[in-house]
Amino acid sequence: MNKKFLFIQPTIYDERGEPVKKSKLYFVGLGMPLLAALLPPDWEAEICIETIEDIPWDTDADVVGLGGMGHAANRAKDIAAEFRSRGKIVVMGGPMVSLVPDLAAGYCDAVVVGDAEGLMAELCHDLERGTLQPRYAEKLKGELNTPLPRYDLVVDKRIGDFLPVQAGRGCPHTCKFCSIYCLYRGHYVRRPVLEVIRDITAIKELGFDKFLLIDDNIVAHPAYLKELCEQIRPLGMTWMSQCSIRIADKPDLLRLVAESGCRVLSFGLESINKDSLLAMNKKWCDPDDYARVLRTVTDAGIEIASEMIVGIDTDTRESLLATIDFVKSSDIVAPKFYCLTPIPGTDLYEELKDTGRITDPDVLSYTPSRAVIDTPNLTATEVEALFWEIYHRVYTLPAILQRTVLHRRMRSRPGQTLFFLMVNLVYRSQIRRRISPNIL
Ligand code: B12
Ligand code: SF4
Repeated sequence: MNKKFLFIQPTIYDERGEPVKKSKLYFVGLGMPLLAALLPPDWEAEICIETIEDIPWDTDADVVGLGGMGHAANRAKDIAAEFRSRGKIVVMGGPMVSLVPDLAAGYCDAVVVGDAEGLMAELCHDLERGTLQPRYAEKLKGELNTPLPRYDLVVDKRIGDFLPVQAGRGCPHTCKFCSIYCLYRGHYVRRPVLEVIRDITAIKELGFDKFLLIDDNIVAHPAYLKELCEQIRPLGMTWMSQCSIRIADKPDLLRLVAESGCRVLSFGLESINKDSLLAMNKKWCDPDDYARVLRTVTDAGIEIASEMIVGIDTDTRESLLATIDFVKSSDIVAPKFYCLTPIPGTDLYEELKDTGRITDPDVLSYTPSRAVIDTPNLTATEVEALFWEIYHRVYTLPAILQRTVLHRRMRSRPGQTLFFLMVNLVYRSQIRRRISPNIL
């Protein structure tokens, strides 16, 4: 056996069952470059990002490592079958597989559950000896240390003008639908600040002046974020990330985040219906306060992308349609919506699995635009129709112009506003083709 891994980040299937292909992938994930860096020194690595590249089916690597986010695991499953028929050893990992390891085990030779940092050396050792185990799993404890990701393996691909960096994993909150809560159970694991700065400096040396801080909630540990931003500021980079809206209650920290170069934050607002937030165990979000919170963040010079859910038990047609007015009158520049789906392992799934309300048990096929839960007020079909209605009405041309070039942000940040005009137009075109918006 040769000591070479081909790591593949699979794409997703579109509504016709065709793999989605793009000429460029703006947001590149960290998983594959990091896994390549975790290999023992005498192992080689090749990375394929399927969204923008053809799969090298004739690879000389003997081992194929497949990642998978959400329904991309469905694609990973098919790629695994093809490589196994060609005699390759297939290892699967990533967030979705980690939530359904028993299911994934049927499609590959080994499943890596959760974080791979403490497992790759053992996995490679077992591969070399021919003693591969069907499952590898280890819980991250305490601080997280990771080597410099193999950015060199992705920089020459057709990617955006920023690279991914990670400071921490997990989140202290316990939202009922969330895969991150399910994987980390309310824990937030941090990397040493200097190690994160090492990665950002390396990115800068590669000629990039932007990065995507891919953490799940950067404000999970405010003192840590403060220290991190103080170290990022002198580097003169710009960056974007995601976190809880509670950052707006910490004006000093918010200012520091902006001064360190943060230009966009994405917030999981989920709903403007208090009962729905309560039902999702997100009672620390107060929709009555959303307008103020969002204004505070944009006033600090940071643009807001948002994520909201359609199809919570307490949602009604009226409460969902009211969301359209809320979004249009808010400071959100890139609003996104998702049908609520029950991901195995989440509390939501546990609550629903025996009720007969899940209309499709094929968990690998759940996409953001497919409603699979009948709610007390709306059937899954009605939820799906509302999902598209909201998207169509939030992404009319007048609404797009209103939140971009006609908005006050155009005066202070014209370049960034034009970028978001482009993003909105891409989303609009995707919505018209019934593709759930995403810059893939
Ligand atoms: C950046 C990102 C993206 C980018 C880049 C995706 C890409 N193709 O690379 C974009 C915006 C395009 C994207 C798209 C999607 N994403 Co995304 N994304 C992320 C984000 C923010 C960071 C990913 C990352 O780099 N993580 C850091 C790395 C180091 O962690 P990791 O990938 O988990 O890898 C570790 C382990 O899982 C393991 N591992 C991972 N893969 C493998 C493979 C092998 C062989 C082995 C051994 C180990 C292993 O080792 C790594 C080191 O420990 C995560 C949130 C998160 N916390 O991860 C969401 C996240 C992964 N995405 C998610 C989803 C649902 C999607 C979409 C399906 C959404 C959609 N619109 O349809 C698509 C799928 C696109 C695709 N082709 O895969 C969900 C997945 C939930 C789930 N149950 O699986 C997450 C967790 C967000 C969330 N909070 O729900 N995403
Ligand atoms: S705040 Fe966000 S990342 Fe944290 S548990 Fe809730 S949904 Fe998940």
